[in-house]
Amino acid sequence: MPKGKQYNVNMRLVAKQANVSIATVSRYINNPEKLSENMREKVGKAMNDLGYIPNELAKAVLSGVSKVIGVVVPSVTNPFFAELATSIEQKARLEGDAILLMNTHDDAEIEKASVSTLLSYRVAAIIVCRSQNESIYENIDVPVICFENPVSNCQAIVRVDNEQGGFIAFNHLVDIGCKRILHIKGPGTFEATEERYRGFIRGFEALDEKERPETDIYQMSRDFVADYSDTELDSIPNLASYDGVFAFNDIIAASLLRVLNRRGIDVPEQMRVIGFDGSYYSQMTAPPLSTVSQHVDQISTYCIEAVSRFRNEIKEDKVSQRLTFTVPTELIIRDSTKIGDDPVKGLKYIGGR
Ligand code: XLF
Repeated sequence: MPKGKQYNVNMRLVAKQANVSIATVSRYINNPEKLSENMREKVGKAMNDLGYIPNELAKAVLSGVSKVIGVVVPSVTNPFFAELATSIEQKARLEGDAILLMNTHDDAEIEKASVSTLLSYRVAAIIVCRSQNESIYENIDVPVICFENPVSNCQAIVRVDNEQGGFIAFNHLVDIGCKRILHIKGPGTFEATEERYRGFIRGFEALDEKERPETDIYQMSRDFVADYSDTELDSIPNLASYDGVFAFNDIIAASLLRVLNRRGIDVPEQMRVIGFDGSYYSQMTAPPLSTVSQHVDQISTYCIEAVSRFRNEIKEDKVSQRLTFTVPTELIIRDSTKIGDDPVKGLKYIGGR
């Protein structure tokens, strides 16, 4: 009996070992319900004894039914996308699917090549997060589900209420008494962070002019990149003069904490910092980060729900209208914006602690 799984064990060997025809082995793989229990046991035992691994790719090509979902993210070095990919993988597994993960680094050409690779592996659907190359999805005949930037030919969009999240972040800084606020916004090509920025501005405009804190915006050139981000943050003009900062995501906020720590600026005493995402990483910083949570679990549930729905509709040739799923955000207050033990909404701290 061979040890472990064998890639060179084929259907013919299984048929020989079980003393059945190749057609019976094929039926066992594709339509086991058509075989008697006795026959299923025989073939199953032979496969086990030989360590047979079914060739899923060949199966997908022949049947047109793939059990692999392509997932395209900007980078798994960002804990938010690592968590999202993990959560999508867990939900896909419950449906009997596996994922094939691609990192684009927000590069349009890498995204194009990644999507070609996924199609060459005959994936059942593609979930694309923060696309930077809309046009490549136009003639694709598998369901495309977008998270954040929508692409023209997608079947479903899963979005977070980023605008509301930006509004919440601004108001939280005002509520805890910040008088000079900086928003470090994301690059202009990230739709989600443009929405966060709009929510932040809505909060600012909703205040009477005399109540408004002094407010500035700095736009980052890109998402987090080790070493590079610290340097860019360190170059923000008059950084030390702000008492409240809303960073467009947790990893940039964490990078900012490190820059401030190096300069000897105390958070939250001298500056309060809030991020966005609610990734596990936000709990690991010193001090732990206040953040606006995006609820990864809900996002991945919607993504997999959309995959199942459109996969079936495409099979039955009746694709319905594009769906939009919206996930609400939630403020999580931790030590990076806490002054005193229990900040109360509406209470203004004017210093003295
Ligand atoms: O694209 C946005 C910006 O960064 C995404 O949701 C994230 O917040 C992840 O960190």
